[in-house]
Amino acid sequence: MRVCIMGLGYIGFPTACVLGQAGHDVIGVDVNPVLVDRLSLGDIPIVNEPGLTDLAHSVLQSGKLKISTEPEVADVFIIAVPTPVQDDREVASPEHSRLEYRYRADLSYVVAATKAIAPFLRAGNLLILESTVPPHTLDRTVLPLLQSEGVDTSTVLLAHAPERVLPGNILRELVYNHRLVGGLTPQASRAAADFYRSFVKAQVEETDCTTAELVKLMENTYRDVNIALANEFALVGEHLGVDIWNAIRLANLHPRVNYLRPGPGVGGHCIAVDPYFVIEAAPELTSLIQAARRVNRQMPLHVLDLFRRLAQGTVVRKAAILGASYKANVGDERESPALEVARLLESEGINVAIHDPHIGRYAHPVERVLAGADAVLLLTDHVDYLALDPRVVSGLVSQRLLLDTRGYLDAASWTAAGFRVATVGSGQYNMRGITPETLTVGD
Ligand code: SAJ
Repeated sequence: MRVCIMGLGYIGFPTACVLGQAGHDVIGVDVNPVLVDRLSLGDIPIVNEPGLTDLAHSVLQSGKLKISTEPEVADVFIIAVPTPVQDDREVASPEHSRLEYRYRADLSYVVAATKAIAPFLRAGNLLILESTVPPHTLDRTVLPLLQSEGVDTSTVLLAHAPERVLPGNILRELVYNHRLVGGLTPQASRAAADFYRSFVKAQVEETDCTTAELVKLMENTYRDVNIALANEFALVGEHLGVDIWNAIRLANLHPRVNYLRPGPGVGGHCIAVDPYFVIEAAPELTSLIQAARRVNRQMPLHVLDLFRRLAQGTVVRKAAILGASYKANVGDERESPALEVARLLESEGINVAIHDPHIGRYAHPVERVLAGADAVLLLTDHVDYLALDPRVVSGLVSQRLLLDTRGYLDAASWTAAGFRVATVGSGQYNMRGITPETLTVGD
């Protein structure tokens, strides 16, 4: 088939490559001319996706994938553009203003992509929306938009097929994850399912479009709520003097319990965003989902609080931050809690030096970032940091303070090297007897 993909980001570009590999003739479209030039030359900006650069070179060279700023006539159109959240605090309706969260989906990229392909749609074409969207986007936004652009929608098949891939493992998951497709009509579901079966080696489930939209949000909300529960227990563990990492390990031995891991908060473009689309759809019915968002959003502040307790009695002028990306072993800093913690430390008057092996501007030698630091904060659990030798680090820093927000480093060996160590959820620096006035951080 001839496939036109709108949006060549983290999802669209790898999808275009996989479709080209499966034998389709693919035209990948992006509004960013700089990105289009780079991709056409085989310069792939998406890093840490095993196999992606090689596959991209092969489909570009074979002509199975072409890159352009303009759509073309095709059999199948796929929209894979971002759907960020915007804070609508200013224009919130009275009932929404009672709620803590007034974030809503910004559908402007979906709208622009839909308008761009409208002139190319022909009878029998399949239009698939892969972007994560609030429920009823396909039938109440995309459908009327196409109609207002003059498309005879009775002859076009519309479906939502949410992407489900995990950054860092995208190529594999595009092919081996079960796939869900929801058509506006049963015929559209069937056509979209048949299309995915041309390259997916797992189950392809058919449903209606609004169910598919909601299921995608349920998946990511499940993870957000689970992490919020782990984070809340981290605070409880600190309060009670219980090591929550050990407690979670023990609880997870139960065959029907599976806690995720506490940390400095939830980042990335999916889990920290998608629950707001559910809240937006049903603000009065989502108190648990809202509470989870609140807990996870407050974690960077908690990290600062814990840091103050760790640093009590010392003066911290420079902090070395290990890890800036939103999660381990990727170079994506969108919504990263690590950068939020960095901003909070800077607002306390602390000089922050950031290291991240996966992000160009932070990928300096780690020794340079650690040199002369008064404190070290591990914010992203990149595997590289396991190779740090605490005895070597102790010779580089000015003061030996370590805050591990991911429960990742071996606290015993850092303690043995003379570090005062705090770990989120470990309970050795609880608030008992310490008031903010007794803390001296910064100068
Ligand atoms: N995190 C924790 N503790 C954990 C697991 C994750 O604090 O135990 C944090 C991470 O550090 C990160 C954030 O949560 O900051 C999100 O990371 P993630 O690995 O849970 O998820 P994403 O955002 O990289 O990808 C998710 C995936 N969804 C699910 O696993 C249900 C992926 O399959 C989706 O395709 C993707 O969202 C998406 O695009 O929606």
